[in-house]
Amino acid sequence: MVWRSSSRKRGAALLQAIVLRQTVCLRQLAEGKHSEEIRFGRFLNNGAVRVEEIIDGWSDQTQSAVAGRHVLALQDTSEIKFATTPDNRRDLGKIKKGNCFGLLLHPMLALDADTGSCLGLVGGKVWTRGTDELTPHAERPLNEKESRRWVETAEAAKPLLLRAARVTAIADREGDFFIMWARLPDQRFDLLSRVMHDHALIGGSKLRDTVETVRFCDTQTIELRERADHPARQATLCLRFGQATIRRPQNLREEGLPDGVTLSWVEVVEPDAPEGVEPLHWLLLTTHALSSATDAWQIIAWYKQRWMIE
Ligand SMILES: [Mn+2]
Repeated sequence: MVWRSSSRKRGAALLQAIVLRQTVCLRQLAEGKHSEEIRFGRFLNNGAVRVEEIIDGWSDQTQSAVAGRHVLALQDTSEIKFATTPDNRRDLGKIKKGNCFGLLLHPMLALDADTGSCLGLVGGKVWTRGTDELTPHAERPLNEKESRRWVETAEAAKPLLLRAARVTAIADREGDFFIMWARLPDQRFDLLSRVMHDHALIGGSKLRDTVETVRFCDTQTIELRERADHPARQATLCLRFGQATIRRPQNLREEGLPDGVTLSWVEVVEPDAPEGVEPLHWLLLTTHALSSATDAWQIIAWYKQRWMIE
């Protein structure tokens, strides 16, 4: 137990140094102190130190930083590429589509919903892919799919975010699947994701068809922050919103899930995007109840914060 907590502390110290000094080079992290460099090296090479334990340490300060706030809990996956050779893959796994090797990083980051300020990391997963051929995706239960990271990371976050006044967990399209909507939300824990595929609805119609029957009701110009290959810009968006009950997919193997989950949807489109710019188009689902266009714009503003994690 003593070892546990000291290794956790060492992991937290390492993370703090990485953030402060913007490097992962151990010598630079130790700021020239040879003994410190050795300590970091021993820690990382110690077989008894598990990845999960290091990740547990991420939230040590976040747990109190979230107290009393409405927290946006952002999840996303990054593929981190490392240089390897055919003779030495450095215990890494395949990533992306080609002959790339590295690891997958899926963190959850907490932001203050009102100010957008960063409150710290909550948790996540770091893993490498094996080389085995897998059974087709649809035939595998959740615990054999990589997509379980979304559910597990959010479930693990709940006790860590207990002191938050409320939590809105935000994900891109990959986080839009029925098990997420059916299992995670509670009175204090809401979900917000972009729609991946169309959803079948209770009653026989489809989500996108239902959206098409609703008129756009409001227009606003919003600021889009800079990201990867996109400079910051303004976008004038038309908005519509409504409610729909998505149906449990028929091929789902998980037991104990309801037949349907009632959610709010919000769609924004950009009819007059500048030339050469891909128009913004988001169809979002959320467990938040929406009673006005103002509520729906708030959902767009929260979703916009997701770019913080990219
Ligand atoms: Mn993503």
